[in-house]
Amino acid sequence: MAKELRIGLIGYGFMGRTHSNAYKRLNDFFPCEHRPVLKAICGIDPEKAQAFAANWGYERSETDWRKLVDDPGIDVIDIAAPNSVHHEIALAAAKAGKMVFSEKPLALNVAQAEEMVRAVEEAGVPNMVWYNYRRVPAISLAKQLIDEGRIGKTFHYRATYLQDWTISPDVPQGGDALWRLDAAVAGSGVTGDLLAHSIDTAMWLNGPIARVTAKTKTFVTQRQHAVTGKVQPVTIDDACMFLAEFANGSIGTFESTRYARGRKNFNTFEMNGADGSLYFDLEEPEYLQFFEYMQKQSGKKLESHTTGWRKIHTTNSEHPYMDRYWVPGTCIGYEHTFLNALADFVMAIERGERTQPDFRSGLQTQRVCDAVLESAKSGAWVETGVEV
Ligand code: SOE
Repeated sequence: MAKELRIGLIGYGFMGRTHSNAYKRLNDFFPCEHRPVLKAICGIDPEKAQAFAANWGYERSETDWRKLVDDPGIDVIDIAAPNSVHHEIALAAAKAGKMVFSEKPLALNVAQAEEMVRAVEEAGVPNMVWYNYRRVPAISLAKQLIDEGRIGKTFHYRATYLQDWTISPDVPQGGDALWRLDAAVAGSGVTGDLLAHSIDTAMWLNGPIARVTAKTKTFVTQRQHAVTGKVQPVTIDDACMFLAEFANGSIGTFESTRYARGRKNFNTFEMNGADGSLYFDLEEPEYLQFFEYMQKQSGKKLESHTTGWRKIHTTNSEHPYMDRYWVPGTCIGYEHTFLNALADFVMAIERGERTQPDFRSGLQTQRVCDAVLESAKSGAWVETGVEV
């Protein structure tokens, strides 16, 4: 008999949908003892919350998240609401003894994130941040190759995360759909929204970022508010570029913008090590590119006219997660990254372990984001304080 994992989801936007899909499909693909039960969805608009509940199969809808936190029939509080409410909800959920999941970035700033880590650790409740890109099979394969020592000592890390949906000055800011353009709700612009993903992936693959120097830019400085109709100053960073020095001595560049015409969700990284390089591009998500430098093996010279990059189609059952899905050569999608993250979490608690990234790991990414924003203001190099 499956054990129930009773879910209370807060937020019915894009992320509420990706998480709900993961809950519904978990047991179809992964051998977990636990079966998610969709108990309640909470959102500020009662009609939208009700429609979401009906569509995805939640037993009920609420407009006050405290009703979910106080409900003894709920095991997990999943925060998929805008960034400004993560902190308050997570603290209350941990106090109530619930497992807590949070969308990224964990918080508005380091001070909030530290309190959230303290709350879940003192309560001893399992916790997770939905940095879903770690669970792209090609990115997990990159991690495996790095751990196997296949690229050797790293010299360079290069990340880009580009979009183009805010170029028009007519795009309003704020409200349900466009809160990502309002720093009071989002914390920052592309730094917390997009670079947070790049930073999480980078530190997972290449270890802690020790110090940064950054430049941010706001191209459109005034926008109409989506709810009030008032024209107001724009407080987010539209673009951010930073240089990083990792604790392992390698150096990195990170670039993000919502003004790269034609780029919809262009999330890439390249790593160059002494023995090899890796390249990933989310627009070709099932491929990992790998260059392996081999000098001599068993007396045979291997560097030759056939040396080159390998474009690995990560769809074999030997590749991370792929034994759970289809036959080799067929691919999985964006939604499966959330499913894979959930499966890792559930299977870890079933083994009595904890999964990554947890809140403590989310705090390290937050430290880098805050250091980037501070450096963009001062123009100086800033120590991140990331735990080594
Ligand atoms: C922003 O457009 C956004 O939806 C981010 O908030 C997500 O985290 C990212 O994965 C896709 O883009």
